Amino acid sequence: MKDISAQRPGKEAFRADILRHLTYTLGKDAGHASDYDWRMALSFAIRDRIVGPWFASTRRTWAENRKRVYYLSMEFLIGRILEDAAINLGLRDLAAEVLADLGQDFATLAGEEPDAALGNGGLGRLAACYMESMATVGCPSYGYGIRYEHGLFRQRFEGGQQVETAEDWLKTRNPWEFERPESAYTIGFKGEVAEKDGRALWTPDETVIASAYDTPVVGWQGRWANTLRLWSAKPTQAFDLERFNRGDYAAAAEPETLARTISRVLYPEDTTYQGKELRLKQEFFLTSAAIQDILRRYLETHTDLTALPTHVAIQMNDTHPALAGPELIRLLTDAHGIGFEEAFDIAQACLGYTNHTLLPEALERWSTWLVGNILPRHMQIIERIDSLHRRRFPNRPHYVGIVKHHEVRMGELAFISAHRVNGVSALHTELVKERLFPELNKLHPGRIVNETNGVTPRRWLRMANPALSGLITETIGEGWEDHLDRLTGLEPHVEDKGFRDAFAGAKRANKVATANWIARTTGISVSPDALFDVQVKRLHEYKRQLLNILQTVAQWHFIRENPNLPHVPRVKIFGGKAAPGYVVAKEIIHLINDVAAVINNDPRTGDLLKVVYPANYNVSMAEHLIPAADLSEQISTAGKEASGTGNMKLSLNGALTIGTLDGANVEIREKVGAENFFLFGLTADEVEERRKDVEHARHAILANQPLQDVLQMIAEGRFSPGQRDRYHGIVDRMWHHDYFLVASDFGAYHAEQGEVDRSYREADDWTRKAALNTARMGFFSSDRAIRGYMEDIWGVDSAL
Ligand code: OX2
Repeated sequence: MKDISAQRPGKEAFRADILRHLTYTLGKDAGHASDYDWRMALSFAIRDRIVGPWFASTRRTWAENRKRVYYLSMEFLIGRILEDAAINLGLRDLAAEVLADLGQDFATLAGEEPDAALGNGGLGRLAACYMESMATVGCPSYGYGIRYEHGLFRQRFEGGQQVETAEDWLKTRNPWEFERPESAYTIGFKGEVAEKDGRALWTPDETVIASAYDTPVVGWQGRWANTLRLWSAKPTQAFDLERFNRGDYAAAAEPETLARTISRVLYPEDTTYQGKELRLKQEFFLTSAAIQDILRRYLETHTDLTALPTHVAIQMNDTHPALAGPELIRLLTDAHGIGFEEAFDIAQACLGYTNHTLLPEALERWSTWLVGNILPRHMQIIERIDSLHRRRFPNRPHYVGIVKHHEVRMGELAFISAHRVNGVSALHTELVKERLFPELNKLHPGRIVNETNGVTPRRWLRMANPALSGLITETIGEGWEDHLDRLTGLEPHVEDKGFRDAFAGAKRANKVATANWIARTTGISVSPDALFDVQVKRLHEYKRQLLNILQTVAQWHFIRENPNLPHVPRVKIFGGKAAPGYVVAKEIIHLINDVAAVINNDPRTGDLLKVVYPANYNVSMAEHLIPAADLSEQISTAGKEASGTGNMKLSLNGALTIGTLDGANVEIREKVGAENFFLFGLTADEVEERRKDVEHARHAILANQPLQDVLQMIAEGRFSPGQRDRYHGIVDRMWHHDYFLVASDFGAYHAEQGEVDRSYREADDWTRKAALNTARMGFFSSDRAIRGYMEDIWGVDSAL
């Protein structure tokens, strides 16, 4: 391991770098430079320092003929880059010092960087954590994605309702990317398939160019750097000057507009499948560009395509890039003359598939008509894969193929095309075997493996929580950032009152900062002495923000009815966006905001209960809120949340979890200890059982008076005085449908929240539990997860 302090620039050199960029890259005189100019100059000065490790890593990979990992994902939810890169390079403090001398403030400049929001939620953020970890552990790799012009929409609240506006992160210059006009591929759609010399010949009707933009991703201490290659769509046809000269400006620009559409917007759906033609085109656009690029790179130094799996591992992040199999087979057969079965075996040996959800509405299925129309050659290949697989496994009465009822099932396609399929938590992986792919699992025992998710400790602890990070380093020394298991070294100190006080002090400082931030952004004043109770994630019925807000109302009612009891003050913090077309989720947002308006203005409850919902939750907001949380809400209906990763970030930062036995909660509870976790609710098996009672909701409501009272208040319009029937839909669904078993879990949840209050009163003991959470979360580093993928799926060694 090289010591990076040796490569770190001196103060003078770094200052000169910044000023040089200000002058020559930005063309600005220091006296007239804006914050924007300074941020750019700083970003370029930092980027310069990434280039060295980046070149060195790339050269080594070529020289040593190393196997590379290709991570294909429709989403990379990166967030801001500046501070993260500065920290990984060990330049954060130096940069702050140099800027201060120049009259600038590092935090202010870093805070102005727009979030790269090229993802919706957990799936996209996981891809970003994995990119950073692959660089940290020295796994030679490329991320492949789409350079969306508009990332995830911005959220505003109007009268408590979500309003979406377009996000435009590329409005100002993106200093982190390098345009690669020479790396461009033609992507075809539609057209005809003919036969020529015994090979299929596909002549597409429509074509666009996929053009590459590279962003280097540097790992901890700059020991290794990889590339995130994002594709932008450009027109193949040249600009139509003749039409333009005739005055037909719109028509002249048409090809350009059409092509650009493909990389224009990120689909704002999280765990919901969007059956739109454009979405299928986007998926193929990413996949085809990636596969063409992979083969081009391989053939620069190899000739034998049958050895591809020795040098190439391709990971499909969910089914979105599942056309990777058919596309690779197409190129191997139609362009390189390899036989179909051999091509299939090569592709399969390269490919891995990560499943992120069991929700039926999220499992992609495309009509065979649509696939046949947009990708006629791929449709043929998919059918051949299906019949080859069927032939290899004859006499299966329950055989589930890829093509069924005139639909292409992308889950089955990905499963059959891959040599490994993985779930993202221990429980989820078992459910993938038993519930999602039982038949395929029998045919391919051992193909399904588990890789429990992880999060990068550099961003989610070191950068987001300097107060706690400082205490950790003071207590156990340096080096925990890339050896997160070392956090167990904190355990003996947890028994030391001085350490606990320091731990509580760090949390308190974070809460004070967050209270100020809340006051600035929402106008609501909250006390840092209150318990900060945080639920931040996408809005989805299965995640049960509804359960949380109903219980909040119950607690409010209880305080009003019992004003003389000693209540524990709480701040309920919500954050998250609903997919624009998800009507029920938007109703829940409206309800949370309506409830907040009433509670926050109730003098009878005052500081004892506040509800805050800052708009536009994103990676940067998560970095604010997570270090300040006391309680982490992980309350999904058991069996529905594949893993969760916010649960990991919160517990790592010393929040206690209130949660169900779902996703990675199960493993978190095992690691941190049952006594340091607030468990409630039905298990995945009990959920299935409970649903057999068709009247489960009514029975559960009738058995719980507080819940009845809450539903009554909402139905009467207590929180929507201007429109008393506003929430009749929600109340009605609670009584008669309640698919996600909010009513059945309400009693246990309400009771467990009482336990939370009792524990929080024992302040010192609470701190002990919080510190034990931090100390025992080392397993959930994304470095551990990536090492698991390298060993179990990719067969790649670390280059470090
Ligand atoms: C999410 C899952 O919902 C979440 O449980 C998981 O932690 C995350 O992926 C990363 O594995 N879209 N988003 C997800 O799944 C899908 C599909």
